[in-house]
Amino acid sequence: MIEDVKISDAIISEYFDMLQKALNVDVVVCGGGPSGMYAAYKLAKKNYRVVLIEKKLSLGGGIWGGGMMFNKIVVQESAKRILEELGIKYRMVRDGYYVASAIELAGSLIYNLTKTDAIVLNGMYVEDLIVHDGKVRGVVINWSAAEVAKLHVDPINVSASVVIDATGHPAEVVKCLAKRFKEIEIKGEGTMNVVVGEEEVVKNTKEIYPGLIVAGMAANAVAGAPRMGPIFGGMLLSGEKAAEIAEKILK
Ligand code: 48F
Repeated sequence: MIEDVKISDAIISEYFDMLQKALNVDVVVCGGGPSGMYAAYKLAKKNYRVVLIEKKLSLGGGIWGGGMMFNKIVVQESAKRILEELGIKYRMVRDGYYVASAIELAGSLIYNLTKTDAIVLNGMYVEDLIVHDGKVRGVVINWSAAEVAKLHVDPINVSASVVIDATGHPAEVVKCLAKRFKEIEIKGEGTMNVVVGEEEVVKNTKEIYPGLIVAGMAANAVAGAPRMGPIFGGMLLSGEKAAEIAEKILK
């Protein structure tokens, strides 16, 4: 084998080994924003088999841009312990509000997640759910590039006991159910209200259909709760709660 091909061979054999492991897991997390990454991290730390699927090439979702591309984010008192757990530097700016670097939050979530055995499939998106006998059994995935190019490419399937929709504002995975089952409704995000939005996002993190948990902004979009801008404590706490709910289902 010529040297040039050895590199391709290493990538292909390693990737397909990983992809095969990804086909049958405990939890699929859809979306690599703050809530999805933190949920995946917490579950993988407890040795559950986790796959995180991210539509874009880079993980981080809405973290990178901070507020209007001012790359700082705010976290409230109740989530400060998570900044500490992840080793993120912060500074108190007002009573109960802490500011941190958006880049460090994104980088640190990615770093901590990749130190676990969670499998990350980036550049792929969840295009549908597998539902048998009234329970979500997995997801249908495809290449993001195929979607962008509008190519007619059939997908592949991933089996999971629990699926977490952490796709942010559009709640893409819940949409797959809402178009089939009239009991599933996406009310749409409410207007800006930081305090209520942050409380609600944790309350709205729940199993909304057997085997499907909704987390992060997707949870508020489904429930019709407010948006809240570049405060990220609620997203991390929602990810944590989604992981706890997933664990209960798995047990
Ligand atoms: O939007 P996003 O960061 O979700 P989140 O965890 O956090 C919201 C905050 O970033 C911010 C906010 C803070 O108060 O309001 O907006 O709720 O990340 C969602 C990720 O899901 C990916 C998308 O590219 C993004 O990285 N995504 C979207 N649709 C799909 C998907 C899909 N169908 N399959 C896989 N990934």
